[in-house]
Amino acid sequence: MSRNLTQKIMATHLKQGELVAGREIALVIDQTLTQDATGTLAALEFSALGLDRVRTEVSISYVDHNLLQSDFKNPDDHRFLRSFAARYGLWFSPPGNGICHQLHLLNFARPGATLLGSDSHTPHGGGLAMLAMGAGGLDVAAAMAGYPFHLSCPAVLGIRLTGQLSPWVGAKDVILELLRRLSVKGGVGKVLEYFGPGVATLSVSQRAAITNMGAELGATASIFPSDERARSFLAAQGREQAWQPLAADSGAGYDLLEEIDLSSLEPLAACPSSPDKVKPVRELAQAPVEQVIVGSCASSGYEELMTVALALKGRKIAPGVNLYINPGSRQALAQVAAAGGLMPMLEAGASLFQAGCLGCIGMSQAPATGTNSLRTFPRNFPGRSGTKGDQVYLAGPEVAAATALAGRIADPRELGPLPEIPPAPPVRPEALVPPLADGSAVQILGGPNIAPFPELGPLAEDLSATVVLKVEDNITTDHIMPAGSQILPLRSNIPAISQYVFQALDPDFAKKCQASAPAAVVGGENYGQGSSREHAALAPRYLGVAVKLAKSFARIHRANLFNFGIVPLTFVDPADYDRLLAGQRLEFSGLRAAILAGEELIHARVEGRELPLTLQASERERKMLAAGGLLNFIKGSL
Ligand code: MIC
Ligand code: SF4
Repeated sequence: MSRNLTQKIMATHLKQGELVAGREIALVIDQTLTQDATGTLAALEFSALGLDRVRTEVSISYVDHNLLQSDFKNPDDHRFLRSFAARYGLWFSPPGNGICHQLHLLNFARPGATLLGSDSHTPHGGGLAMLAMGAGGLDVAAAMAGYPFHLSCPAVLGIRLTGQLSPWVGAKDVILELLRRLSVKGGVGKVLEYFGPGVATLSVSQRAAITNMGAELGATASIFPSDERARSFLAAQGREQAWQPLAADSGAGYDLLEEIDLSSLEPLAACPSSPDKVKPVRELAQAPVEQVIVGSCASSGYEELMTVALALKGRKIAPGVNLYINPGSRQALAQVAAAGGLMPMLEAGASLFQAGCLGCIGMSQAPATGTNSLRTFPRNFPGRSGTKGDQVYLAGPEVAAATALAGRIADPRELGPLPEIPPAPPVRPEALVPPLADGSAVQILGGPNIAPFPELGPLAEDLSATVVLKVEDNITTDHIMPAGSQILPLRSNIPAISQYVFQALDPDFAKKCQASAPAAVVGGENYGQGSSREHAALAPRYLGVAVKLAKSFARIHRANLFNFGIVPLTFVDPADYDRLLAGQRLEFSGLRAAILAGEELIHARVEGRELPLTLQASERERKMLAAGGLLNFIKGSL
């Protein structure tokens, strides 16, 4: 039987289940990654499992999200993570080394392997033919312990690429075109698999930028084949032995198909404040911009930074514009320096920052009130930049350079011929710390802000929950559990961070929950899209949220709800969403028994009437809910 690439990798890693779209499967995980903002919790969770060492081919703990050390909290977290890595046999990537996804592609990605990361942009690794998926920290902690990863078997959307990108049109325009066509919900339940003659025209860095932002479509993963370009990328990293050719079998089919003629694409940008509000740059070309940022996991490698350097060469950025360059890795920065790219940037007036996520997660670089900011980042959810009412546009490095020079959103094709990017110089300043052969004597270094993992009780027989908040469609995990410089330093402290849940939508949410727990939250479609942060499930659970009712849930957040014992229910009749109001009380009698009996239809009563709801869950997920979450469920079984 001929198989597409996704099916081939799933088949070689299948531990349980059948490869039928929509059914629960369990896949063996070869590699894991965590980053600091999700990694401290994942580390506490892994420690709670009582093992002596990680049980993967390779696990890496990266520090990239929070590099601001305004008090003891963040340096304590970094030190904790370093000692955790040494204790349990992980690689450690210290702050300043770069963004996890950029570093992982350069140093660890391996065609044909599976990668689970506690960050939603983990699919970046799909640029090198890995099945790379984002998940909550607890799922990643379980994978570090050798536990297979459970997910709903994805359908495969084949995307046939033909033609070749025109000058000044880049990888970001490919993925923005898909977002324009399919929306932020278009990839839910699917792997986006690229194939066709256009693939060979794209570099590995371009492929990874495309697979990275498959996360914005809600896709489980995105993947490119492994070919000669993948081989030379790995050879340049001194890792050619990791290469193998990999592609779909000839004649393999796809559940769904799209086709993109790369030659037909033009520069695109996503408008405020959703990655799928995509328009051609020429239609936006008069919008004034005061801030331009080049960086983030999607667009900050050698090629992207050199594109900007060469576009700026001999020119000056427009007066009143701040152009920030955030390199994706120390290596990319060193390569740009060696290739002569730094001087054109500095002479043009750009400011250079250290390698990391920085403004992408609201850790500095907030735009001024009422001004437009254009960024090469993957996300522009409202307020994520740190400024209330922000107006953030997303585009590729080509558009970013042209915009910084013009002081308004500008089409890079106005810049004349596209200069050729020289091959990447062979410099690789190494700052990765390898695992110790035996870490059993290493002491874990804590700190006053690193709180113990909260105890979660099992699900009660009956539940009576008050609707504390009702929200719209496409609510992101940034809405539920905001990040930014005030809140991110509290990621290791659930009691403290929980006070900020839903802060922008209802500043009293935490107080109301604690006063009326058990609590319920009502949401629309695609509830919980975006970031993988499990804090968006654990912190509400800590506050007493016991059940969430929505029209539909985004994949990672749904899994995180099960992991922390919050019951995710969907409406049988969407009109019930309109009828439900904050303050109403939902009565579920015999809830635990119904869940354990495998019942899909769950009955609640509200204001004296019946409210039929659906629980779509596997037997394992049901047991997890009853146990009060995954940690309780797997403890002892390893
Ligand atoms: C993001 O881009 O939203 C983040 C910050 O990288 C998150 C992870 C987090 O919240 O720590 C993600 O994408 O999963
Ligand atoms: Fe970091 Fe931004 Fe990428 Fe998230 S999207 S990993 S915050 S650079």
